[in-house]
Amino acid sequence: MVRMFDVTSLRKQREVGGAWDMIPIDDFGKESGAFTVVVPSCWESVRGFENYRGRARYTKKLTVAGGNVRLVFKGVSHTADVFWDGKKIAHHYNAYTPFDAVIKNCKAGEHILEVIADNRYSPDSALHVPNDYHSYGGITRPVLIEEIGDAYIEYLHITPIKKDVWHARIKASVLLLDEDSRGYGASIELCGRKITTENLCFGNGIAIITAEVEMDGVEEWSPENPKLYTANITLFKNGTAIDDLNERIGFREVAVNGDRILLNGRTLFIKGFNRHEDLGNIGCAIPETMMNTDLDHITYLNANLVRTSHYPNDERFLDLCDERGILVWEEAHARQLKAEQMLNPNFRKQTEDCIYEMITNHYNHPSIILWGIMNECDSTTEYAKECYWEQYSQIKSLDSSRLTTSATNKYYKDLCYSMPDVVSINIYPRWYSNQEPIGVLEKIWNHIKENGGANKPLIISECGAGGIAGYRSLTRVKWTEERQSDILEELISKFGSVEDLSGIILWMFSDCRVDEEFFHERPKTQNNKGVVDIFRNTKLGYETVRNEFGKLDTYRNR
Ligand code: ADA
Repeated sequence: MVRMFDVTSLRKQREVGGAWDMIPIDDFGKESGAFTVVVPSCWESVRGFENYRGRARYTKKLTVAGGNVRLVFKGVSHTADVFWDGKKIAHHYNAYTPFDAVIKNCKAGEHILEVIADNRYSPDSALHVPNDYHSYGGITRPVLIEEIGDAYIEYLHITPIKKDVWHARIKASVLLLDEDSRGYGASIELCGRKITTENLCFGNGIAIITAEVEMDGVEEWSPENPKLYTANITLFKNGTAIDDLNERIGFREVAVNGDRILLNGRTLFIKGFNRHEDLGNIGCAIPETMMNTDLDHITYLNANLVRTSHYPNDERFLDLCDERGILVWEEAHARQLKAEQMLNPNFRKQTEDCIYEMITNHYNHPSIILWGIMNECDSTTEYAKECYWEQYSQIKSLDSSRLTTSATNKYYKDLCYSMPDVVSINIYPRWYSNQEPIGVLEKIWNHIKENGGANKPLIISECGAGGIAGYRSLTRVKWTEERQSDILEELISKFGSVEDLSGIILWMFSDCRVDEEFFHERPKTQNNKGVVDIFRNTKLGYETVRNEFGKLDTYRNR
């Protein structure tokens, strides 16, 4: 399954799943030994490749009816080179955002699709670097093949706007694959309203449709009532429907008012978890059944938000958050990049591409209320300020309807507090230091208020403690589950009592695999701060968090 709802009824679209041949490629380019693997998957889940960092060629034979063919890759980790009948048709960097390739006028019959996936670290890779999470390898998210006509719908974006009543601001993009641009029209339907556009006007092969429609009478989307509506766009050529696309949207508004985050006009208090896409020995290629189970846990824990630390997530997970009313802080890919890493010549373009692909593909999810960037990256120099400003500006140019933020740990040296809508800090009192939590928060917050962050909402975007699953001891020393539970209880009860705080996001939901460069501070070469282990077995802190989050409301009267 590629989405949690039918995205089309007209377009000939199917998933390219099942068995593929995988041939590892050594550092000299020598290919040897073919393995049968199922896609999507990480090669780390293939026997013998549990710790493989390198390249592999995936091959699949496909039969098409003839005409224009579009391949959509939801995620290849972390760099992909795609070939069709031996001819290179696409290159993409970043495991966490989708990309596509169009082959025009394909002959009917059998063709060979090949994907070389590469998860090596190298100077070419500015974002996938040795880190406190694992950059898996392979075709880790679903692949689609589509047989399309001489034009197709690229996207349909709908922005809910609250005026006297709800309005839907519509923007759609249609791409032309042929010289003849005559006779194209489109209709867009949403909640019984229908807009029709005749004689689309193409420029450089792209036609943009914009409209705004009053939507009086629709139900709001909220955590309590995650009401979703389906919008459809249909493309016509000379009056005949040739393509269509469904999107699901929710009417909700997120805004800031002084130091408050407002969701549908109510002051929001975030109780959340940071979640890496990592599960047991299937790594980041989590099936939708287990994505849903993670959300069962998160709901049981009385949380109301997931931060997709530290990269864009699988669309199916976001679909489930939309359906279940779980809020999302989605994050562009970056974690703890130092100044010199941000000077990598690929850094700004790879980040720009990631932000564009994240927002263009995830635009309609009502659960997403925050776009995050640059987790704990350098924010202490003039160059860093340029990078942050560039990214915030790009986000606002693509989507002015959501809030921006960035989780910092640079505290007194951070020069970027004036830029985001919401200020977020990662602090670990009682774990990396034995300092008292409120004292730590107040000292940093006072500095933020005097340095660009005054009268802005503040979120504690990370706090928590480690607990090695199964390590139980009355000593309650660090790494015991007991100590982790004690610290989580103190953090949530104390931070939760701070009236003008806008939220607490615990680090972290589940343990995750990390790179061996971090082994010296990561027992089992895992980050052990989850309230469940990597297989979702619960730790003592699990019930503690449920109880403490359960005492905090999602909305506050302030
Ligand atoms: C940082 C970082 C996380 C994780 C965490 C930890 O805040 O943002 O990715 O590494 O520290 O576990 O120490």
